Amino acid sequence: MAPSPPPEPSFDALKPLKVQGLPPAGYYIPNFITEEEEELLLRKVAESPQPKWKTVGSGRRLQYWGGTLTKSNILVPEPMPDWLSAHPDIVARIDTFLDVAAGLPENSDAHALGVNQVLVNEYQPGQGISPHEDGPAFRPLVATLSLGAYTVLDLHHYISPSAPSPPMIPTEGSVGRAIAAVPLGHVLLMPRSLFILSGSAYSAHLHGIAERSADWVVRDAAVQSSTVDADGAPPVVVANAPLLGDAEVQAAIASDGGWRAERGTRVSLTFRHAERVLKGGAFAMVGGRMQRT
Ligand SMILES: O=C(O)CCC(=O)C(=O)O
Repeated sequence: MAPSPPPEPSFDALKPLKVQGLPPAGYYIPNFITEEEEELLLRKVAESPQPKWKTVGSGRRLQYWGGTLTKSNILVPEPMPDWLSAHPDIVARIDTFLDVAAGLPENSDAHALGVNQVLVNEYQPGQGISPHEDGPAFRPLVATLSLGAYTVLDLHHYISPSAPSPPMIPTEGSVGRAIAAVPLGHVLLMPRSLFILSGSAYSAHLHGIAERSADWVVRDAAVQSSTVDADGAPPVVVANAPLLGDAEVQAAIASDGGWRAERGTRVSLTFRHAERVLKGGAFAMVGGRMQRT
């Protein structure tokens, strides 16, 4: 029987990387991978066969690696490709990083995360993802690697629809609960960074990316919230400014004018663990037919 993971690892070792001012807990690790690894991962994503791509929403494209979920949220596993599991060994690196941070004994069979699925999202400037939860099918701990370009991730919370004139985002699909239009916080995700979302930030809040092609990041909320720059970007304060590991961007954010940037094509890799996995091993095409391996 598979060993059960610790219920809610606490990442004491990551305290210095904890994003302050967000619900617990988000952690930001700048430059988790090298520029060469970023280039390789971008190339492998781009070279993936056409049927791997799905297009959703406003044209955002995505890929699943490691398998997809059935309607009843069971992962039908598939082997991870070499470029995620071996060269570079990015899946193992993320698992080891989180195991060490969670204080798990070395060589333990249990993993804090135990990546078994990787979701790739590709955003063109102007594309985003509406506020959503990844849901209970997954362990409440995900790690997202950003490639190619930065973005600003927003954290949202639910509100009571009976609150007086609440500014709300109309809910889509299954959630059916009112979402506050004004995000609780923002996180600037730079290329090659790893952002870890866990605990109640994962399970009781929503995350999303506004559909913008430019951003304006300012140092504090004193900048009029009604102000909008020439590109239509409202000024935002990002909770992880001290953790960015990029002196130039940090200096620009701290300056009177703030940091303005235009979005490029961004690819994100979200590493997660589906709790329920179809038994019997992975599937593969053998002689034109799907078989368990
Ligand atoms: O691209 C990102 O950083 C977030 C992706 C995401 O939230 C998702 O696919 O569920």
